[in-house]
This record gives sequence, C-alpha cells and structure tokens, in this order.
Amino acid sequence: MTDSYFKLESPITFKGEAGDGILSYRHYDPDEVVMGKRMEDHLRFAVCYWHNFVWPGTDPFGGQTFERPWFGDDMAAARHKADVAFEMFSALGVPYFCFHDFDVRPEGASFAESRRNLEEITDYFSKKMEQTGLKLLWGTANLFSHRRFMAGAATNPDPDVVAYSAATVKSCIDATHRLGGENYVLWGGREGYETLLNTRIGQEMDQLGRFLNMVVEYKHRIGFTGTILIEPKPQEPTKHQYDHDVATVYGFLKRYGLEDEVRVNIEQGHAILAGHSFEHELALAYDLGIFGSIDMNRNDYQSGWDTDQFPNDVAEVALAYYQILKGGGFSTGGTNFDAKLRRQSIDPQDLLAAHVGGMDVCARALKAAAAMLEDGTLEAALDERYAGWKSGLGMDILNGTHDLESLAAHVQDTGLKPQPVSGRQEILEAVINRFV
Ligand code: XLS
Ligand code: NI
Ligand code: NI
Repeated sequence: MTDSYFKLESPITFKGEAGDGILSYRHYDPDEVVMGKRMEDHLRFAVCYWHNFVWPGTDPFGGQTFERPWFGDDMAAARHKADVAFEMFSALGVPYFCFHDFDVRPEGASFAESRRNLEEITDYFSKKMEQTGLKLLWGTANLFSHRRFMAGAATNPDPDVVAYSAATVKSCIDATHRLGGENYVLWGGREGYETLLNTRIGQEMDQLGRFLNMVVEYKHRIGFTGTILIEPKPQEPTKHQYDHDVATVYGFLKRYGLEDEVRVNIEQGHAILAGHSFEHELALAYDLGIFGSIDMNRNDYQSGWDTDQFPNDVAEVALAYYQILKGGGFSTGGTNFDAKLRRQSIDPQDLLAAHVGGMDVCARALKAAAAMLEDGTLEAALDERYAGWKSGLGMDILNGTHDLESLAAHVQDTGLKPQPVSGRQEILEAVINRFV
C-alpha cells in the first residue's frame, strides 16, 4: 500500500446545499429513495480505470500533461496504480469499477507472461475488493492499442491475430469471472475498415460472428453468469466500424443467432457520433430487448469525435434516464463514467471533482426523470396518440385481420377521410421544463 495520493481527510459524502459540490455531493444521496428504490441501486455508478489512471493527457498535437507517480510498465507500478485507483473508488463511494487488461498490468514479453501479470493483479484486486466492498461492473480486453491489432482483432485478415485475440479475451473473461464481474464488454475499436480496397466485409463479419459465438460458448462452459455486452460505435479509430449503432448490432446478433445472449452497452458519445440522440439508442435497445448498460460520457457537439467528457447537462441526461426508468431500469448494467479529464486538469483534486460533478448531474437527472414518469403527462400524451391501436381498425390491422384489399374496400365503403392531429411537440417540451 502506497501513501495516500488524494490526501482527503474524509471520504466524499452527501452534504446537500451545505457542501461545495466539489468534494461533497449536493444531489447524489445514495440512500435517498426514488420511485421505491435507493438512488445508489438505480444508478449503479462505476468508475473506469483507463481514462483515470492510464491516459497520459496526450492529444494529436501534444504529449503527456499528467505526471502520475504510478506511470511505469512493471508490476510495482501496476500495484501502485491499483492502490491509487481503489483509494479513489472508495473516496467517491461508488459501488463499481471497470477495467481492460491493458490498463491494469504491464504487457509481457510473451502471451503467457501477459496472462500471468493479469492473474497477479486479479489476485491483488480481489483482496482490495474484499477490504473495500467495491464490485466489478465489467471487465474487457483491449484489442486495439497494440500494433498487432492494427488491422482488427476478431476481424483481422490474419487468423493468427484472431487466435491471439481469442486467447486474450479468454484470459479477460477468466479475470472478470474470478472477480465476480456482472458483465463482460466487447468494444470493437478496430473491428472495421479504412478502405474497401483491402477489405472483404462479408468475410470479416463471419469472423466476428464466430468469435462472438465462441465467447458465449465459453461463458456458459465456465458458468459465468454476467451479461455479454457489445458497445456500438460508428467510427474512430477505424473509419467504418461494424458495430455502428444499436440497430446495426441487433441485425448482426440476429444473423449470427445471438440476440438472446448478447446485449448492448450504450455510450452517449457514440450515439452522437452515429447521428442519433442518446435516448434514441436507449429506447431502441429496450424495445429490441437488448438493453444492457451505459457509458455516461458526452461528446463535444462541435468537434465530431469521441471527446469522452463528464456529463454536465441535466436536461439531456434526464431524457436518457427517463428512457431507462421507463424500460425498467438496469439489471446487471450500470452507469459507467467512461470519461476523461481535459488535459489541463492536472491536479489530483480534478480527478475526484470530475466524478463528483458527473454523479451530481446524474442524480439530478434521475430525480427529474422519476418526477416526469410519476407526473404521467408525457406517457398520457403517448397513450392518447396511439389510442387507435387498442381496438377496432388499429387492432385489426396489427393482428392480421386486414390485408391491402380489405383496407381498400374499408376506405371506399366508409368514405374514410383521415384528419391530421397536432404532434404537440412544443407543448411536450414545455412539460420537460417543469422538471429539469
Ligand atoms: C471507446 C470506448 C471504450 C470502451 C471500452 O470509445 O468507449 O472506452 O468503453 O473498451
Ligand atoms: Ni465506452
Ligand atoms: Ni467511447
């Protein structure tokens, strides 16, 4: 155990209006009951390892800005990093964390050494989890940083790389299983292409389909009960990624017979990159029965890339939690901050304050969403708009009583003249404003 990095006198707790909202929560009170459930159990916050403890603050034009005492590529540095990570998770009072293999252990000279390093850190985590009560929301493999993955992992044209990727995923599922992880995530950063001049889409999709089936088979073989999640993203780092968005992932899962086995981890910033709103992706995933978890980090709307900022817009986040509450909330999923500091935020306190701010935004948004749902105006407006489908003509269209000919006859015989009805968008938007 290393010395305290954050030098906090006491953990960060809910102080409401009495606190400054920087190193205290003004809105996130884990024990406050919202719609019959504690806020902590609704939100299921997780903090990610990679952006917080690994990312050096680089951008395409500049190098490292963060000087962290745990940066280094040996096991001593990895343990030091784990000490600070668990110090931060505990100080924030979040229930969960998430990691990639690459974040937590040094890369070995061989696959076997990398695996041993991961196992050693997994043991170290296991003790810390016991001491602190922290839980693992999900584990994942980094199949995109090392140069061996430059042309993809499961979709690489070289079967040797696919085999290496499979071995890597196996060791990461083992680590996740050992730590009682509640989900296992696959984000296909390099599962896509730069140009069709060197790519066969159909071949690569078949590889990905088989790969994912192997993951599911292995999960069942070892008795891992967590959910397997795919994280859709349309591009970056590759120009075109196969897991483009929720709808694309669903089509892929159907094609390879996985729609009952695999769900989605939806990231706000990825939804924006795909040209959707976050709530669109959430609502669709619930409707398709594949909603799993969320990465709660926003994109900058001007820059057009994955900036991974902490959330700071209550109204926007409220619409997201509105869909989540309506859909029945999380089961094995949670709210993961896959978010990173801006590269000028170099103080230890910035790391804590970023999460506190993000968690307070989510807490306010959850309460607003619950109030909207309890108020019922929005749902009543939807019920009214779709009322025609509950009986009579609407019901007969849906249940197959009608076909094109019978509908044509119906329209002619009754002299039907459909009457346009207001969509009332501005009125509904004004309703939102009552709650945020
Ligand atoms: C990158 C992804 C990544 C995944 C985990 O854009 O969001 O961080 O969440 O591999
Ligand atoms: Ni993510
Ligand atoms: Ni992302």
